[in-house]
Amino acid sequence: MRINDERLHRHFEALSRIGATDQQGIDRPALSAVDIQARTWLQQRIETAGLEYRMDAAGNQSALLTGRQPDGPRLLLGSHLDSVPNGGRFDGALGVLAAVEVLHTLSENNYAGDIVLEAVNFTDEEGSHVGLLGSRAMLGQLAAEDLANPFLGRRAFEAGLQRLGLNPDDLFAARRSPSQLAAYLEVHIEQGPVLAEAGDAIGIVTGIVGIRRQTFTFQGMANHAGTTPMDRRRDAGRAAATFAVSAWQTVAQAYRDCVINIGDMRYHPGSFNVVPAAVAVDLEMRAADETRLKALHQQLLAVAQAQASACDSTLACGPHEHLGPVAMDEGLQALLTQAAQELGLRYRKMASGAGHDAQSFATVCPAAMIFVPSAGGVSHCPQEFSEWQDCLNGVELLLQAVIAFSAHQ
Ligand code: HGY
Ligand code: MN
Ligand code: MN
Repeated sequence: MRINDERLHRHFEALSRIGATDQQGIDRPALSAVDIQARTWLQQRIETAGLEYRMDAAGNQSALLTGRQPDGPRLLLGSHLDSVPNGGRFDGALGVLAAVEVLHTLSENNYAGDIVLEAVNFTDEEGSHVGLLGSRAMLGQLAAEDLANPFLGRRAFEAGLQRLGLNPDDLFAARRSPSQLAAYLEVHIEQGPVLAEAGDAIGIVTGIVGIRRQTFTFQGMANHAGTTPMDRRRDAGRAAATFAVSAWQTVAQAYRDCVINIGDMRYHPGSFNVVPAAVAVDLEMRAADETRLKALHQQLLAVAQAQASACDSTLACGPHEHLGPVAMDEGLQALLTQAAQELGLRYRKMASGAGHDAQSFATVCPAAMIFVPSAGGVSHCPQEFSEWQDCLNGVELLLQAVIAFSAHQ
């Protein structure tokens, strides 16, 4: 049994037009009008395939394929249709299309396994509002405080949910009983250079990094930019800038096993001629080892505090988002390894430096991921690209893995 290459490609091209940017990227932030357009497209795609369509209280969209046992345990396949600002066409979209295509192919071949198959588009994987919102809601990993300070503010979050007819108080109702979940599998582009540089076709993911995010706000005092002597300024901009440099040095010198990113700095009031009164710095830290990640976080808090004091400013820390590192299931890794060998695909085991919905599943049920090469190793930008044959290999491997999994239940 093979997937329908031409159909999958046609759907990939159609989806890539929704939220397309001038530079051939994708701008499809979760819960935006364009995300709703992509969701409507997906619903049609699912219904046209003759699969059952559902959406839960967290906006997760599903296609269902039942075999012999309508109440049997479920194997979930999925990823996300939302994107980062001006991101790429493959991130998330490939995994959702792969999942639906696998169900469509199995349905055309009169699937009669004991496992119920479900293909899912998870809400807000990228964390435009709340990181991994949909998968965490589904797995009961969301607390009320996670929803209190969405990244773009509570009003934007509620307005986004309303576009889908959803209410923030109902998100918790998306929770599934873990006993229903047999396993989770996801296809995704690697988003880094490892596979492409090694000439390998497939990555079998061993684990996913831990991710911490926090906004540090340096607070100084607004003043006249022309008349205030340099040594009398309480310049929050200087505190933020020196913090950024020191943070990079800290990682380079003592935390080579970690990465950080300062993805945004917002100046207030933000004017040529006003000494910045406050600067909000969005800091992200990642590492495979939780102890190291925690140590880095504490170290950077101390660095921020020191730079604030040195610039006669103060530091206020926002609530932090924290996703722990997880390991992928060994049994599923073995199953993927065997399926890759049978398809004659050169594979390697590798860790993921990117976050994925599989992360939410890993602590609840067996979860595993298939990576395909990213040309040039770039992602989260319009240049993100994977050769179609490489994408196809990943989807074929997913199909074979699903067949093998359902045969062994
Ligand atoms: O931020 C990430 O790692 C992602 O691509 N969701
Ligand atoms: Mn991404
Ligand atoms: Mn992704």
